[in-house]
Amino acid sequence: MTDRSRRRLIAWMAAMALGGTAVGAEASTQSFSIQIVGGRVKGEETLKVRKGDQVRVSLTSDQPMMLHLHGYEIEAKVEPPAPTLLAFKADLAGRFPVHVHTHGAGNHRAVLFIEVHP
Ligand SMILES: [Cu+2]
Repeated sequence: MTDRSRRRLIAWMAAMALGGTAVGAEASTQSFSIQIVGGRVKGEETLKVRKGDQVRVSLTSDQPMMLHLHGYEIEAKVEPPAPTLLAFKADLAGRFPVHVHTHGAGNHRAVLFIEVHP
């Protein structure tokens, strides 16, 4: 094998390895820890994940509340001081609000958004 063809072979193998990595980029688990104080999320209000990811959102609140992840239609009851785990597979792409559902009409407010990127 000449030096030139060896270099070509190495370049080809490197390209294959990179391509293989991209194709094989399997979904990963994305974990978040969210603190709600006075009905509002402290810090970043938008969580970004990739489609196919396993999403685990640990939520704590200083007030009891019912959370509702739209689109995925998941409800999670938060009872302080214990954290509540919102876990799901991000198989729908889009931007989904997490609402607080509390007693009484009109109390249907987004506190958090989950963006699932394709
Ligand atoms: Cu809702």
